[in-house]
Amino acid sequence: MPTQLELVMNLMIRIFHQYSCKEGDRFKLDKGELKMLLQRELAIFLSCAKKTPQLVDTIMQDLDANKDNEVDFNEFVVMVAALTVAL
Ligand SMILES: [Ca+2]
Ligand SMILES: [Ca+2]
Repeated sequence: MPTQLELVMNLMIRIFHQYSCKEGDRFKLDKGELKMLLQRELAIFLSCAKKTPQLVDTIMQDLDANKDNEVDFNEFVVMVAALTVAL
């Protein structure tokens, strides 16, 4: 039996791949994929994006630590951890 934390980690990987496999590199989110993930999985993003139309670009730049214009799973996890601490 997996623990609850293991289930959550598994789920995070699955959600990431659900979006990252749509276009281009299957293991990375490009800007379109990132935007879709934020819109569908993070309700708070939508209300913030109404006030700040460039929000996706800002988030992309913040997350893209290695500057390849894509968000890989490592970079995604940093965002989820930061949001979790902020809740
Ligand atoms: Ca992709
Ligand atoms: Ca990157």
